[in-house]
Amino acid sequence: MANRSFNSDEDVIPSPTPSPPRTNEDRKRKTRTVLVEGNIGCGKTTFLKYFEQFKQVQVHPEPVSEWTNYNGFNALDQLYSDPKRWCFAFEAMVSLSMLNHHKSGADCKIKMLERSMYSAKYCFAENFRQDGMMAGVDWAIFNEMHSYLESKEDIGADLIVYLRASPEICFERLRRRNRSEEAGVPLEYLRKLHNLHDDWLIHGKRGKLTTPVLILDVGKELCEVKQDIEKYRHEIIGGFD
Ligand code: TTP
Ligand code: MG
Repeated sequence: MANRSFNSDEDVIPSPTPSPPRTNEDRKRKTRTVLVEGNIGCGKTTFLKYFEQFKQVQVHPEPVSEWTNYNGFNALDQLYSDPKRWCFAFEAMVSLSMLNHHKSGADCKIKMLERSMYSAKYCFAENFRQDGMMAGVDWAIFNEMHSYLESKEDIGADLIVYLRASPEICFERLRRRNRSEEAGVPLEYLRKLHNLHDDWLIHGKRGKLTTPVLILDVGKELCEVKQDIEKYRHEIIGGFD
């Protein structure tokens, strides 16, 4: 265990540990792994749906329904009702379900995951840390658990597709889709998450990125977004179409 001491919730560690560089496991991986990232409501699930038509591609949408019914417990609802109480448990649960995603589908040519362990850590948990919701020993345990899993498991990827839209547009889409648990999510929360995605995937603030990142502007009209997806399809699935 790391040799740190914690006196109070104010005693926070400044930033998440960056992920280790690409390993031999990354180089040996036979399945092309694509991570689809972007703010809440930007359109990740819709993007994945488009790729379902290709039989070489196995898509893994995020299991939000498990988070809203974790053995009968609506963890997402609890998180939004009382983030300080629930963010540690929620982010631990998300990270474990992401780990399952990373490990599944080894028998296919391409697998595409909605989100990853990385965004749980670099965007959501980091935001809770910055807001003082996950502090002291909670943050340290979360960070240490992540670092341990990252070092033991092959969670690397060949490409990250960053679906980027303004927080205002994501907010509008969130309102329209009307997930009951998200009814009180303020625009400010999406602004913070937007900046954290940018920090990680554009500004390299979470360590040097060793996975290529394709940034798609998904703030446009749907038909234009579809055209862009068609345009980059070959690059995204690595010529397996
Ligand atoms: P997203 O992971 O952004 O998924 P989405 O389906 O809302 O996105 P899209 O419309 O682009 O398909 O968020 C799902 C919900 O879970 C959302 O309310 C935010 C929450 N969440 C966390 O609180 N912490 C996390 O680590 C993750 C991954 C999600
Ligand atoms: Mg989704």
